[in-house]
Amino acid sequence: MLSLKDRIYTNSAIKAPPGSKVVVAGWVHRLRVVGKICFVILRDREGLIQVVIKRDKSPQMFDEASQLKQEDVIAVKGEIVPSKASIGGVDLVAEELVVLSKTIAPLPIFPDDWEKTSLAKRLDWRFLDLRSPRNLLIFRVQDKLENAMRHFYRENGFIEIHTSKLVAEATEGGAEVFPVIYFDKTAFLAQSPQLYKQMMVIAGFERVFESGPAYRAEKHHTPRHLTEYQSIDIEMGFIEGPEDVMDMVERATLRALSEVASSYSKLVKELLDVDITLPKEVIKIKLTDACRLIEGTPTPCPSNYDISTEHEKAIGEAVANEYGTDLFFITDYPWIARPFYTMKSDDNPEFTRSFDLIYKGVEIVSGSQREHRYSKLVEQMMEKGLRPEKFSFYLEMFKYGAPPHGGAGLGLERLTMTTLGLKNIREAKLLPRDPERLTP
Ligand code: AMO
Repeated sequence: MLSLKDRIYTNSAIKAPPGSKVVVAGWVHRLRVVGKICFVILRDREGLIQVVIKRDKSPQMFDEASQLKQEDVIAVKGEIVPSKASIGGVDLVAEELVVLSKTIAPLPIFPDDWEKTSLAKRLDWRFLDLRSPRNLLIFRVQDKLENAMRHFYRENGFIEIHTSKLVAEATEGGAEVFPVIYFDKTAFLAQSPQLYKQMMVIAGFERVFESGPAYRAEKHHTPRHLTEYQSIDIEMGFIEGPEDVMDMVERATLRALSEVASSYSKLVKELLDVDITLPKEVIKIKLTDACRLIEGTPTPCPSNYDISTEHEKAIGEAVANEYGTDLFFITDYPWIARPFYTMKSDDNPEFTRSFDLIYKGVEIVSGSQREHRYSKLVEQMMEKGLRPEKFSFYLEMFKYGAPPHGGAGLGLERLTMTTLGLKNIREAKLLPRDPERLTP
């Protein structure tokens, strides 16, 4: 009798020696009846295998197989038989077939027809959409990226933390917050773990990282913004400058990209038609110098250097032409464009000790050295129009021994999107949220 306990994935089944008996289970990907033979392509997480059901062997099993529909769920026990023209050069000749679940309505979308289906409809039927091997691959790559970073930071002495996502105040100037009814108060969904990751460095953890959700009430519909994204944050104490943070971010990003390249470059090429190439070098360029590269183009930087996504894209192209790399840091952003906690530059207080990491023309990381001197921090808060008394829990930390520190936040979906050349960030989020979408 067929037992699911004996089940192996299709990628192992196709490698099993001819003559072996195996059990596989999964979804009916395709079905074809030719005379007295029924061919079922069975799909599981790891791939496809052709199952052959012969009428001569069992008329009853053949009848059952002929009535299968795409996306029915079946389990098959059979023998591996060489077959040159089949997937992996083998067929699984069925000896037992069990129908585990039948589709009970016409399919609203066809998983492998994702290209012909609008993104909105695909997202409405996300569980079916994700059955496409191409779409599943996006999330396997994302899993690899996140885990590679997690390992990297652990190896470098960072402690993983989990901070509250219910907060009393907004932290990231410019970005809007979602209010939440919190008993008799209004709370907000955290835009970033910013203040808490700093708190843990000051609490003596020295180096912390967190991978968690961040919420932004971004009203506009863009291919790069979500209202909920996964933020990989780090914060480190006893730094000499933002370069120490940049170095860590650069190494983590390269590690993540190289792990994806070594595990998935063949599949990514096959299913997404993208080459995962590691950048030759990661350069650092001051924002004012980067802006010089796009002077005289249709999108020159504004005179106050408060640049937008169009400028990042143009700078990305210019840097690729000039320096031959698509992964680089822009440093020294103007004070008007950065949050209150950012340390100002020593030589010119109009600028800051900050940076963004740009990959293929998209900002994937933001970071900076933080202002750790109490009186300067209060001053900066007021300059940004914030009321220090609202941040007293935060400000208190700077009165009792706060080492120089800095950190950065990376958007996991942005990294996934750029790595895989996806046109819309929603493709890189399992269940994207935007101004219109709250389901599924
Ligand atoms: P910032 O606001 O620039 O910085 O965000 C850091 C990174 O998060 C990603 N990101 C987003 N991804 C998808 N949708 C969004 N709406 C969105 N907003 C931001 C981007 C961006 O580079 N506290 C600072 C980080 C720090 O200094 O440590 C912060 O949150 O990839």
